[in-house]
Amino acid sequence: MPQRGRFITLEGGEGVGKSTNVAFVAGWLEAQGLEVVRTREPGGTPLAESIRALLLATTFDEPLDTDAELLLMFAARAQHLAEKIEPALSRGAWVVCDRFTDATFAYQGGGRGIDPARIATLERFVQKGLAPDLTLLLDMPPEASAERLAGRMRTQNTHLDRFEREQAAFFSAVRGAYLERAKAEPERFAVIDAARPLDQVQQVLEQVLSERVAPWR
Ligand code: Z5A
Repeated sequence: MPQRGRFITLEGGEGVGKSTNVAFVAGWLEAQGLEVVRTREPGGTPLAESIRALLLATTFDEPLDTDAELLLMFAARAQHLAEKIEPALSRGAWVVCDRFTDATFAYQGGGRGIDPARIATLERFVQKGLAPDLTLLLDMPPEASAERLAGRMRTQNTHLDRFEREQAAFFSAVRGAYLERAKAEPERFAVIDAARPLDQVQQVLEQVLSERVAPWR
């Protein structure tokens, strides 16, 4: 049987550079000769991407109930785990995922105010003990990342999704919840200052990967 792969997640607020750095991390691991599966949440499979579209939509006339939002996040996650993440890890591939359950604790817990104990119950039910081996938390003040996103919106003509329409207090609560989780689990998390220029962020990522990945090979 092949050695089980490792599960690496990138987390952080909106526009901190997760997608950009998922590509960097995956490329770095591939250069070490590893098979890498890149993916994201909510989403990652056709069905889970359909749930993502529901979660981000701004076109419904009714507000999305916070418990419904939480359950949709975990429904998408259950599908993603069954169809993509578990099969990849079992065949020995490494999975690099743009957001995972820490985002649920940050957004639905910190942002929406859902009791973390209720989220933890769903986490156990859906993940059956599975957790990331390493979480790279890209941290920066939400005001600064909002400026980055405004720049992207101007150049790429994108619109704000349902989460991006939230107010500043929501994003500070999200950041606070992420930092609390990182403090509680320092062996799993690496907190990276994402406000620096991209080449400096990637130098730090490379250093963290070199230190953390070597003992697993
Ligand atoms: N959500 C949730 O509520 N609960 C959950 O359990 C999960 C998710 C899993 C969609 O996620 C929403 O789902 C999310 C939380 C919620 N909503 N929000 N907000 P998403 O991951 O798609 O959302 P996002 O954070 O808005 O993604 P994003 O806008 O694509 O941001 P990003 O991936 O972190 O950033 P990026 O695209 O890599 O970079 C943004 C721009 O900055 C881009 O132009 C880059 O070239 C530039 N960039 C990147 N790094 C730098 C540096 N260092 N300097 C300068 N410029 C940079």
